[in-house]
Amino acid sequence: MNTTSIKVEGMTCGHCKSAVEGALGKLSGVGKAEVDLSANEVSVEYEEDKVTVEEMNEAIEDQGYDVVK
Ligand SMILES: [Cu+2]
Repeated sequence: MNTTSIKVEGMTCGHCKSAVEGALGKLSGVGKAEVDLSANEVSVEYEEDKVTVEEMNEAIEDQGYDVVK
């Protein structure tokens, strides 16, 4: 299991938090996703042979948030 932190702009409330966590959680290979609203960041545990950071970024952007790259 790998861990990474993804910087995300536009998350403001509990709805945003659950939208991002939910979208990541649907990807196979993602173990745990946790948004820190005050840090504008989501920390993710994932298996790198099953899912890429790029796929996780796309899942976040599909929810309408901007990933800071
Ligand atoms: Cu919100």
